[in-house]
Amino acid sequence: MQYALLLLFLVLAAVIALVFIIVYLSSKKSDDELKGMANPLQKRFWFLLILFVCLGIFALITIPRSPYYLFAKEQPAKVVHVAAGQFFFTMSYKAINPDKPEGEMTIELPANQLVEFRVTSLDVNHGFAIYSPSKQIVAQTQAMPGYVNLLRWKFEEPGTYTVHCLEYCGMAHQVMQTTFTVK
Ligand SMILES: [Cu+2]
Repeated sequence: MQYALLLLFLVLAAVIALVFIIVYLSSKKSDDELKGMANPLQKRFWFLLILFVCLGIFALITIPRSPYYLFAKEQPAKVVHVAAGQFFFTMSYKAINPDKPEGEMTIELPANQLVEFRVTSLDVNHGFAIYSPSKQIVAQTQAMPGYVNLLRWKFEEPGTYTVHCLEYCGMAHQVMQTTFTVK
């Protein structure tokens, strides 16, 4: 499905590019008017053509590798529900009741196995960014009210991971954090 959408997008993009090229070519002035100007216009045409071809190749290579396709066909070993709010993260192995958000005191996840986070927000937009024990960001998604965003990841490094909010959400945004352990 995602590949079909990607293909559709690329075909539409190619059609639009083709229309632009046809309009550009058909709007060229006659040779008489172009005396002395032919060279710069031709240069511009080739510049744009090469630019579009390069951008097309770049999109073809990078879009299928975007993280949205990561582990799409695998079954997660562990599912963690996340409810973000001003200014806290609640994490649980079970579904979280939005009226009474209660989570686990500690979350432990297996290393090198697929983990799925189901992330939502109870009030405004938040970020859900996971930092490794060496303080490097490893994965992130948005926590949005009314939506559940799936984030799948395999943690290789054991240790304590920290979650920070990456979306400015109010006065105490910077203190919004939680942790979990990977063993
Ligand atoms: Cu925030």
